[in-house]
Amino acid sequence: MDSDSGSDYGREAPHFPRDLPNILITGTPGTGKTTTSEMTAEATGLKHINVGDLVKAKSLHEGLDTEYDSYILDEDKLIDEMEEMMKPGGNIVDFHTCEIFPERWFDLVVVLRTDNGVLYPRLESRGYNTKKINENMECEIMQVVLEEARESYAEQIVIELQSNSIEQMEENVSRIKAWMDHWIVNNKKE
Ligand code: DAT
Repeated sequence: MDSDSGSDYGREAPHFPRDLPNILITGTPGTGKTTTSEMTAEATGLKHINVGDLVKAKSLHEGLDTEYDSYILDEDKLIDEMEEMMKPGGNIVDFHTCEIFPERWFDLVVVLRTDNGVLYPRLESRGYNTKKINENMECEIMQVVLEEARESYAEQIVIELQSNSIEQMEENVSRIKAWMDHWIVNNKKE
């Protein structure tokens, strides 16, 4: 993956200075990204950016893929739209794919994981068609998003968290908050 090609920022480039971190919460649909992001935003005061909603609201797409009932992203438009929001830090970005974003944007990448027997009914209750359910199940089983995250970001910033139960979700929110508090202390400007 090569999300930074053509930009001045490569894999080794230092992050631009920011007072608060940017966190990416990613994973297969249904693993709990939006719920976890909302709870984390509430616990930390960071801003939740639901990328799917942003894409729809600002028409950052090239139309609807009727087969999968999802929008075809216009990646360039999306990155341009988000760039200024990401600069000062303080964002929780919630999206089901992670390789499209510049590496320099994020200080932590959380990949949520859910067991098959738990994920299937979550997707069913969303009213997804069989094709979409099967595609997402396969994505989770093959840990596509986790592999993407590991290929796209430095190893030490990618964490995998289980998201099967409310207890795990609450624990995940606490862990992310503790990580953020630590980040702020470590990144204080003199
Ligand atoms: P995503 O944003 O990854 O698509 P979501 O936050 O919308 O997922 O969650 C999908 C549904 O599953 C929603 O009804 C909340 C529920 N859910 C998600 N994570 C959960 C967890 N860890 N424990 C219990 N329910 C969860």
